[in-house]
Amino acid sequence: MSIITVATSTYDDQRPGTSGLRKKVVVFQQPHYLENFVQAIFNSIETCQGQTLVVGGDGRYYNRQAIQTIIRMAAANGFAKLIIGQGGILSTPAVSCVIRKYQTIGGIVLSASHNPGGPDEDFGIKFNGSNGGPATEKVTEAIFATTKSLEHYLSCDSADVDLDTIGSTQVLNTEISIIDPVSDYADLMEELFDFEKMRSLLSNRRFKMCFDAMHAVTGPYAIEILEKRLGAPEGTVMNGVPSENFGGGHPDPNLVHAHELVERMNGTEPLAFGAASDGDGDRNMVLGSGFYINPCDSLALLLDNAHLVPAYKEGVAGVARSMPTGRAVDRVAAALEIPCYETPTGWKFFGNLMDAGKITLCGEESFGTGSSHVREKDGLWAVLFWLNIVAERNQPARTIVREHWSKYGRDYFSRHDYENVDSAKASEMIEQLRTKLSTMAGQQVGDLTVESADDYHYIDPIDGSESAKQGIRILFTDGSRIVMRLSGTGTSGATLRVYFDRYEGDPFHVSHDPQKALADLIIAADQLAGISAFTGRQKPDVIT
Ligand code: G16
Repeated sequence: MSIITVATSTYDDQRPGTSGLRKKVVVFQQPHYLENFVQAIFNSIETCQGQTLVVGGDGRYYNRQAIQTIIRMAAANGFAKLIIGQGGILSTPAVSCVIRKYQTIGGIVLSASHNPGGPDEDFGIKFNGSNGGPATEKVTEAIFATTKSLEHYLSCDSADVDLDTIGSTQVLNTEISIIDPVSDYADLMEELFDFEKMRSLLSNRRFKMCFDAMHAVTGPYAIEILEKRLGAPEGTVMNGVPSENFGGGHPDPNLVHAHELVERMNGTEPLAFGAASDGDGDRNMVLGSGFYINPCDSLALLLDNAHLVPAYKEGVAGVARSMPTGRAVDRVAAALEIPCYETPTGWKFFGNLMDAGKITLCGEESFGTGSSHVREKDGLWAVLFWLNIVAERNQPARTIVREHWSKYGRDYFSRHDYENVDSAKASEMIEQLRTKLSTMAGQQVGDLTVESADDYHYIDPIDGSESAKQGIRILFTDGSRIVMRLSGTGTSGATLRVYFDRYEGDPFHVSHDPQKALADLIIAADQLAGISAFTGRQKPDVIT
């Protein structure tokens, strides 16, 4: 077995997006495409010699092949040890947990999150640092810069490693350790929550719940935690076996793609509690009986009830949400007199705040919630948090939400996605909107008056780094808001995201349907930005 130096030529499309590099599988299958990006990651680490790296993915198509490539390259680059989940499986939060527990230099996550999997679908790769979190923009930009000048990468001529048997083998001087992907993570959850209380809830036959793993990575985690450790009846976890193409589905936990679960929550005998998570297990959707809980409300509620959960009973240092996320959590933070930070879209922006001890909880409208227990958003953690609250309060989830609205008022929130839009048209739309921002204040749109408009510019309060053009914000004099930005996670065309939110002090005063409560804002967005004219679409593809 020997080290090989492989000559390569560069690709110009390897700039990581909101969360790593996501492309169609066929793009990754081009000669040296994956290898170039992996070598660029390794070059961004001060030294690979003697370091330990965690590697795992969501089990989608191309996961195993990519791991074999990474093993050969990591060995040739001098890593002392690789920790890999059995079968190549590790959920994104589990990677974060394992990096932190074993104090490694970082980890590589192989996933395209909620995007579909299969030979014609999506794949992705991202680097997490020694804090367990997604690399900062400074690091991802350095990785991108390296991909543009790379002339060779290092590999070796070793045979494939058996990924399915727990234990250790050797490639060159590198120890390859195949671990149980679930146990470290499940142990951490047991430290955070009141498992005894939750066990009595889940073994109560009148409390019926369902967790939809969507044929993705959280199946084994949810079966171990919910069914084995917490005693929920077998079958509580549906679609629990990870498959390379997610059972042919779209592993995105929203009302459209998790329709099987939604039907069970809305049927003639609805379950008391339902939840789903995505391809790599970092997103969550939570449902009460016949009742959808918006992720922005969910974050606010978790904060308001955090004192009921063992890990957070001593208090929460602060909270953060991404800029487009609805502002329900701000009200709870104000009531608790703790700081509430606003960051650009992307989990990587929460890392510095957590490392500095400024925040304990954070979340995004895109079905992401998490805490400083790891440095990724964490789908199953959010579900367990909810179950802990339900067990403590002994109330149905929907009652808990309604009581929250009575206490704080309601922040209506909705996101409209226009998918696979012509990229040039989408950019033109945003650009022309930008040119109007400085003169927009005072403009009348229907009954609404623009109070201010800008392009969100973030200055990290910890290291002072700046991120420009993070989304157009249009604020109205009644406090309601429209935000528009282009997604950084799609793999074909552009996805335009339009976010709407409005506060209603008397939650039962206006319609319960957010689309009705936000109807004038939805019309205003089209009038101000020309969405239908630029996209050629009369309505969004997905509404959440
Ligand atoms: C990733 C990021 C999230 C972000 C989401 C959507 O999530 O980690 O922070 O909110 O993408 O980003 P965009 O609006 O740019 O598409 P995931 O679950 O896809 O890894």
